[in-house]
Amino acid sequence: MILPGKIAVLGLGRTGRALVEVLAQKVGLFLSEARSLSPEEREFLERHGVTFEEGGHSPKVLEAELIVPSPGVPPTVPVLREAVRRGIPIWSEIELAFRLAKPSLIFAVTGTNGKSTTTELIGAILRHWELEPVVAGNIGHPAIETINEVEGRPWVLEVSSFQLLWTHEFRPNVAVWLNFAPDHLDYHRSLAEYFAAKAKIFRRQTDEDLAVLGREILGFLSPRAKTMVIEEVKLPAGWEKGLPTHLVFNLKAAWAATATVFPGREPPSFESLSPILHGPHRLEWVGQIGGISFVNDSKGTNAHATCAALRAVPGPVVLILGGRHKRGGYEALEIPLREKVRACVLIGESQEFFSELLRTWGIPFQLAGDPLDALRRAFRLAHPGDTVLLSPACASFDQFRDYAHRGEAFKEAFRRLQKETPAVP
Ligand code: UMA
Repeated sequence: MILPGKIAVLGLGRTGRALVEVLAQKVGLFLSEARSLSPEEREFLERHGVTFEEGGHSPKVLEAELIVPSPGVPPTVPVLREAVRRGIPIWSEIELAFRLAKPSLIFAVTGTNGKSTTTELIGAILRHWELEPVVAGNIGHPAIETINEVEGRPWVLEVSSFQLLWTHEFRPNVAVWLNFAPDHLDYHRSLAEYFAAKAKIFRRQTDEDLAVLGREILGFLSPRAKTMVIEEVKLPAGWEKGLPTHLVFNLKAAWAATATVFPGREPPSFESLSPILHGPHRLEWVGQIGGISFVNDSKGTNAHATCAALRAVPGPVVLILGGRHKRGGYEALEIPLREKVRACVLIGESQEFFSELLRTWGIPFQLAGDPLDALRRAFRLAHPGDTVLLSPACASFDQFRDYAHRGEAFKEAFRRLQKETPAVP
């Protein structure tokens, strides 16, 4: 593929940095960042010969022949609206990576919840078959970083709605869409826009490809590709092992995606997949103090995920909730909260938002500052036998770098709480 001579990249996070590394030698690159840059970031850009601006996206961006926004840049920023109006092409980093790479096969996984687990499972199954997959994407490893190493190998990509929104030709051989629930309404202008962005995962597929989807998605669209409904998949013997339903669902999706393309192969043992199902920050058991269990579900960044976490842990629960909220979908929490939650501890910038909701629903709550303060309050509110659950139903970016940073901060606070709490004889 011949790259345009002038490309503008918006945002210098993980995606922006990876784009600079790949593109700087090949094209005239302009980087535009909304915040101020650190001395290290300026030095990085200068070293790569990239011209840049900071503190906002100016019309200079519109001088490019192609704009590549980082996933976190919403489509509503004025410079992107103007680019659309002028017909300047806008591609996500996934679209660009797709056009540059030559993998043997592409697996793409999207959904509101369970994307990372399913992506990892697909990777693990293909690895077991010695197919040497490369796993990348929203999982934390930009796809563009892997375009060289993936040549001739299967590419397993976790793709978010932010990344799918600006795709055009992107065509995975196997597309998995797990589930759909309101999320990211702070970014997408409506639920319909969020749905339409995700639906792009199937748009370029033909009847030579495979679409694996949850039954609820099938109610809304019918892909051109061969279709498999996740709920109908039969798992290899020994794989269910009393797992909660959402993990069985992820296993089914991963098995459908892989075993259909490579039929007749021996499945890996359940034990070899189990560490993925019990990975950090997703219903991770942290420990016990005074008969109270502490569970870290920092990966629960929307109401749907928090509902699943509440179903999975034993009650009563003291729930640590809040962060940067998504403006929608929270009505789904009302019944699980009323049924299982003794009290909530509210963290982050959404305290006022959740205070109002919880008052309406009659659920007691307290406001907390840092993670240790939140855990101390939760501990005092809980009774022996209860579970203190961090499943915030919100993004972490108001207080933390990402959900993993939030989860680690809470685990560190747990260790401090453990030290300061006298052992019960
Ligand atoms: N920025 C701008 N202008 C804006 C908004 C942001 O310049 O209008 C700048 C920020 O100041 C920052 C940079 O853009 O410097 C951040 O870009 P980004 O938010 O796209 O973050 P990256 O570090 O590039 O990480 C992104 C994904 N982030 C988001 O989608 C918000 C990561 O997913 C992904 O792992 C990574 O690319 C590699 O593909 C994270 C995520 O939370 C884990 N994803 C959401 C989710 O899973 O629910 C979708």
